[in-house]
Amino acid sequence: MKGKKVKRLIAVALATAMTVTMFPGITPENAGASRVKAASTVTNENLLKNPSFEEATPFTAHSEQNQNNKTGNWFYFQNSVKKEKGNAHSGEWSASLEKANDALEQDIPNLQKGATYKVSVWAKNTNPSGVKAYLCVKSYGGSEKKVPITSGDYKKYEVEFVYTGDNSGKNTRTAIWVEQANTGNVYVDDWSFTIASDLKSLSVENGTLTAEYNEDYTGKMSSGDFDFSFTSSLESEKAEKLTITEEKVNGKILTMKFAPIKKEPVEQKITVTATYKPKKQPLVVDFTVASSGETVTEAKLVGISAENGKVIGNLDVVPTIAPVKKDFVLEYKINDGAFTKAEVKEFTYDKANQNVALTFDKISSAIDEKKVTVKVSYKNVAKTAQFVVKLGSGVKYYVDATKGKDTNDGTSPEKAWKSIDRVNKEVFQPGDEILFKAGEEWTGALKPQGSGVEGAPIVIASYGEGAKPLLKPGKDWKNSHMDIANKVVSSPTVNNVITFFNQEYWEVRDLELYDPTYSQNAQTRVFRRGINVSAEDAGDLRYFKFDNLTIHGFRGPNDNDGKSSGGIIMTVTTNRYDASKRVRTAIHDISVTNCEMYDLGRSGINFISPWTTRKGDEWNKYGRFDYVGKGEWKPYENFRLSNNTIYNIDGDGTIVDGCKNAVVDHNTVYRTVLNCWYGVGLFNWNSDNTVFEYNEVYEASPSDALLGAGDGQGIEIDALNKNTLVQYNYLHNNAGGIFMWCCTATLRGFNGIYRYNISQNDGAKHGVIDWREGHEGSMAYNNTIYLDDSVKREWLKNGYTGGKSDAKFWNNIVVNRGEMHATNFNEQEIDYERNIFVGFDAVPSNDETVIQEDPMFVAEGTGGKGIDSLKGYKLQENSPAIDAGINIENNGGKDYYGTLLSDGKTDIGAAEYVKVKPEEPEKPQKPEQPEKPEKPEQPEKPEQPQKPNKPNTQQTKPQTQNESIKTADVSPIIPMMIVSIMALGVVVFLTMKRKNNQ
Ligand SMILES: [Ca+2]
Ligand SMILES: [Ca+2]
Ligand SMILES: [Ca+2]
Repeated sequence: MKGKKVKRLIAVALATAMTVTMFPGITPENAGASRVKAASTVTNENLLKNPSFEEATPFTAHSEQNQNNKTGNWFYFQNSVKKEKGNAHSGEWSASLEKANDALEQDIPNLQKGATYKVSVWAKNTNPSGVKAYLCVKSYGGSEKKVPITSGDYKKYEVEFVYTGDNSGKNTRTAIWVEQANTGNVYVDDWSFTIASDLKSLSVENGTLTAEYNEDYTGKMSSGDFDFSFTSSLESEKAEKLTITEEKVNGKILTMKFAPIKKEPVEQKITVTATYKPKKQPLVVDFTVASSGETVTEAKLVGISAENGKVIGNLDVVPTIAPVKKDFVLEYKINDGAFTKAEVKEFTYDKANQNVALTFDKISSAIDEKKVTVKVSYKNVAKTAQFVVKLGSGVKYYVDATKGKDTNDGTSPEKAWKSIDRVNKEVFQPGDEILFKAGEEWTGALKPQGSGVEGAPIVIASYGEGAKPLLKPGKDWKNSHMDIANKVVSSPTVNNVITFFNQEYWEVRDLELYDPTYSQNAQTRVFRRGINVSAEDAGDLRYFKFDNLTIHGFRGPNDNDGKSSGGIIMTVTTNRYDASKRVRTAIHDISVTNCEMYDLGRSGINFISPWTTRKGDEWNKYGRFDYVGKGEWKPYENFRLSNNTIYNIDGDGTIVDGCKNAVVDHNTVYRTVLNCWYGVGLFNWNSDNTVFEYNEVYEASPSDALLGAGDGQGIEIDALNKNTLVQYNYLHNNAGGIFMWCCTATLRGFNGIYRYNISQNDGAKHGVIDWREGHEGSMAYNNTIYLDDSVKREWLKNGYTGGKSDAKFWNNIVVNRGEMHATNFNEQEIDYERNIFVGFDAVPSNDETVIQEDPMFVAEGTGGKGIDSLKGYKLQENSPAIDAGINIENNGGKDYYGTLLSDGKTDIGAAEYVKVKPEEPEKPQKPEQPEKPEKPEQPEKPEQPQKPNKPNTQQTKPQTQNESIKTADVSPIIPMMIVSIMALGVVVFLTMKRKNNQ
C-alpha cells in the first residue's frame, strides 16, 4: 500500500474535476520528504443524489421556481409520488408512483460534452396492463429517451445517451413518469447515472500510468485509446504532452510508462489530464514530486510596455516557479483619474523570453481622446506604462460564412470569423463593429454581447459587394416568461434572429432577416421575430437604431397574444416572483428607418411591457379604470419610425404601445389585417404625444383577408392615449373606414386629432367614422374625404350616446359619389361645423354653416400611389371652401401640401388655396429627412364649452369590447428625441471615420 489518494472518476469539465473531493476516510498524503512515490486513482461515481432512497432526505416538491432546475435531490410532481418503506430492491426504502402524470425527477448539471452516459434504475410495475410508466432521459441534446417499465418483478432498466451540450442551457433530467394509471403502482430503487466507460479506474505515479478496464471488457487495451497531458504546479497554466514510452497488458490492466518528472527546488504537484477517446471521457489524476533541495530562484518585474487591451511585463530571470495570472495585479487610470483594478482576461508566460502578457478589455474612447496609465504589480514591485486611446477607436470584426474561421481573430476580412456562435462569444465594446459579408448566409440566433455608449454605439452591418447578408433563424427556444396582452405567459417558445437583452447603444443596418417557414406558420404558437429588443428590471436603456433592413417571414400566433411576434418586437418583463427585484424599465431612443418589412405575423413592430398602469383622476372619470400591469406607466420614449415600407402583415403594421413622444412618418403601410380578428394599418395605445404624419396607408383588411379582419382603418387612435396627432397622411382603400377613436367609458383617451389628411375611397365596415365614448378633446378638422361608388357606406356605425363628448368635426370636406346611409350623425356627441357635405341626403343638423356645394377639386378621384399623387385634391379658384373655415389655433401652420396657412382665413379641407403661377411645383416632402415633428398641441376649445356629463345610456357593442381587448394586450415601448438622434448620428459618423488604433 502506497498511501494512494483515490478520486472519483467524474464526467465534468476539467476545471471542476481538478477540485474533486476525496472519499471520506482516505487521508491525503503528507508531502513528506520520505515519500518516494505519490499517486492517485480515479474511479467512476454515481452522479445522482440519494439513489437508493435509504437517505433521510425527503423528496422536494415541484414548483414554478425549480421547474428548470432539479439538482441535488429527487423532485416529485403530484402528492401521489412517495418515498415508501417496503417494496425495496435493496435496503428498506423505495419510491412509489401510482397516478397519471406522477413524476419523480432529478437533474444532473455539467455533463461532459461528447461523453456517453448510462442511466439505470431497478423498477417493477404491479399492473403493467393498467399502469404505463417510463424511465425517461431528456435535455441532453437529443430527443427524449423513454423505456417502458413493464416487469412485475424488479428488473434493471437502462438508457444510454451521448451528451451533445446542445440542450438550451438546461440540465439533463432523468425521471420516472407515469403516463396513464389504473389501479397499480410502480416502484423504483437503486438508481445509477454514470459515464458509460470501459474503464474501472485510472491511476498514476511518477513514471507510470495504470488503466484498469472493466471485467466484461473484451476490446483491445492500448495507450492509443488515450490522450495524456500534464501540468506542473510550477507552471500550472502550461500543459505539456505526456509521451508514453512503453506499455504492457496483463489481464484487464494496461500499464503505461513515461519519463519520470524531474525534481525541482520546490515540491511539484503534477496533474495528468487524460481523455479516454472511445468514450470521450475526461480523467484527472495527480502525483507529487519531492523537492530537490536546491535554492529557489525568484524573478522581479523590471519593466512593462502597454497598448490598449494588452500589457507585456519583463522579468529579470527565469523563476523556479512560473508566474501565474493571480500573481499579477493590473490597474489603470484614465487621464488624471485614480487607478482602478482591471480584470486580466488572458495570461501567457513566455519562459524563453522571460516575459508575461496580460490582456484586458479594451478601453473605448467614445467622446474624448484618453491618456491611459497602466500599472502592473508582481511580488511587491509595480511598474507603469502609458498609451493613448483615440476617439472612436472601436474594433471591426468581420464574419464570412464561406471563407472565415472561428479560430481567426476576426479583425480583418482575411482573418474573418465564420459563425454566429463565434460572434455570440465575444463581448463587444463601444465603437466596435460586427460586419457580415455581403452575399453570404447564416442560420442561427444572433445574441451579441455588450453595450455601446452615447456617441459610440456597437454596430452590426455588412462589408463587401453583393446582396445584403442574409440571417435566418435557428432552433426555437423557451423563455421563462413573457408579458403579453396584459398578462404573463410562462415558458413561451420563441425564436428571434437577433436578440438584445438589457443592452443599449446598438445599431443594426444593411441586413436581410428572413424566416423561410412563413407559409407554414399561419397557425403557429411559436413567437417568431426578426429582432427582439428585450429588457427586465434594468431601468432606462437607450438607443437602438435599425436602418436599411429587410425583414420578412416572421410569424407568431394570430390572436392577440401574437402581437409580441413579427418584425421588430420590443419586450420588457419583470421579475415574476420577487417584487423587491422589480425595477420600472423602458428602452428609449429606438428608431426604425428605411426598412422593408413584409410577410410578417401579428405585428410589424410592437412594444410590450408590464409597466402599463396609468395614474390620475382623468382615467377614472367615468368608471373604474382597470387597465393595470405590474406597475406605474413607464413609457418607451422617443420611438421613431420613418421612411419604411411595411406590407402583408397578419395584424397591424405598427403598434405604438406604451410610448411617449413617438413619431411615425413617411412610411408606406399596406395590406394589413390579413390573418387576424381585429387590426389596422397603424395605431397607438397607452401612449402620450404620438405623431403619425406623411404616411400612406392603404388596403387594411383587403378582400382576401382571413379571419374577422375587423376594424381595418388606415390609422387609428385607440385608447389610453394622450395627445395624438394624425396629420398629412394619405389614407386610401382601407376597408374599415377612415377615422376611429377606439375608447370605452373606462379606457379613455385625450386630445386625439385627425387633421389635414386626405382619404380617397376608404371603406366603411365600421362606418366612415367610428367615434367611441370615453374620448376627450378629440377632433377631426380640415380633412378631405373623397368616396367613390365602389362600396355602399354608412356614415357612422358605432356612434355613442353617452352625452359626454366634446368631439368636433370641423372644416372637413366630404364628397360622396356612391351610396351613403347617413341617418345618424350623432349630433348630441359630435359638434359639426363649417363642413362641406356633398352627395348626402341628410347633413348634420348642428352644422349651422354646412355647405352642400361641390368643393371644386382640381381632379377628384385621381390619387394614385404615393403621398405626392394627390394634386387632384387642391381647390380651384372659385371653390366654396376657400376662406370658409373656422380659424383653429395651433393647427400646424400648413396644409397637406406644405402650403403655409398664412392668409388668416382658413379654407375648408386639407388644401389651403393659394393662387400660384401655373407650373410652380409644390414643395416636395423629403422622406429621408423628415422635419422635426411638433409636439401635438392642445386643440383649442373656445367656441364649444364642454358639455355637462350625461349618463351613459348605451351599451358598448360587443365589437368595441373585442377591439378593446385586442388593443389591451399590447404593451409598452419607447421613442426617442429627434434632436438627440441626430446629435448621436453626427458623433457616430465621426466615430466611423476615425481609424481604429489596432
Ligand atoms: Ca432502497
Ligand atoms: Ca355646430
Ligand atoms: Ca384661406
